[in-house]
Amino acid sequence: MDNTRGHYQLKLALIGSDGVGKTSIRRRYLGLGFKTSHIKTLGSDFSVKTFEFDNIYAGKAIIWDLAGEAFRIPKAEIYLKGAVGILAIYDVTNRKSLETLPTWAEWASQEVRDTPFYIIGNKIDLEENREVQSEDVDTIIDQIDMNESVHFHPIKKYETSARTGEGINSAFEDMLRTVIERLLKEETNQLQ
Ligand SMILES: Nc1nc2c(ncn2[C@@H]2O[C@H](COP(=O)(O)OP(=O)(O)O)[C@@H](O)[C@H]2O)c(=O)[nH]1
Ligand SMILES: [Mg+2]
Repeated sequence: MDNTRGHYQLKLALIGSDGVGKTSIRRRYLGLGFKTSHIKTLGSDFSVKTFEFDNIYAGKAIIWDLAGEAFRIPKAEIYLKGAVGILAIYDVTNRKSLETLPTWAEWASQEVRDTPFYIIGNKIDLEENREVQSEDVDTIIDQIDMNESVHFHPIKKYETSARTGEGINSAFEDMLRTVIERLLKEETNQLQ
């Protein structure tokens, strides 16, 4: 990896309950549009997307999409190996999918530490069915923060719709920017 020319290869992982929209978000970010059918992701699947922004940040994002039940499968956390950022997805119309995120965070911590952890509420186009408010997410973030076996930072919240595309690019771009700024900082520290 040659950071000075900005050719990053960054692995990001999408986690969260089955049906929250992980595969749809990945497809949307890749520019593949939206499908109403739900084909269950088996094990894991990934896509590669080249990115460039601010004229200095460029590279490839390798986006892993894990099957909904990953944390019940022995050793499934191995899929997270090498991930530099986690996108934890829930469905704003399904409170349970938010409430399970502390369990996902603890599970992911077995393999990944000290990376950004973005909590993303998807399906905001279904506003009339919304079950989750912003304060509910703050409570979950506090819960994750208080768990001593979890070390993610920053933990941030975002909202998206894979259906309309709202919020998707900004969530990924903010994540990639945060990851790259951290890598650059680590590099500078190593040189000192
Ligand atoms: N209305 C709406 N439906 C969505 C959205 N994202 C995903 N879906 C639907 O939710 C279902 C599950 O999506 P999928 O991406 O397969 O979820 P995954 O199991 O987390 O990978 C599918 O029927 C999708 O079409 C969204 O933003 N809005
Ligand atoms: Mg899927």
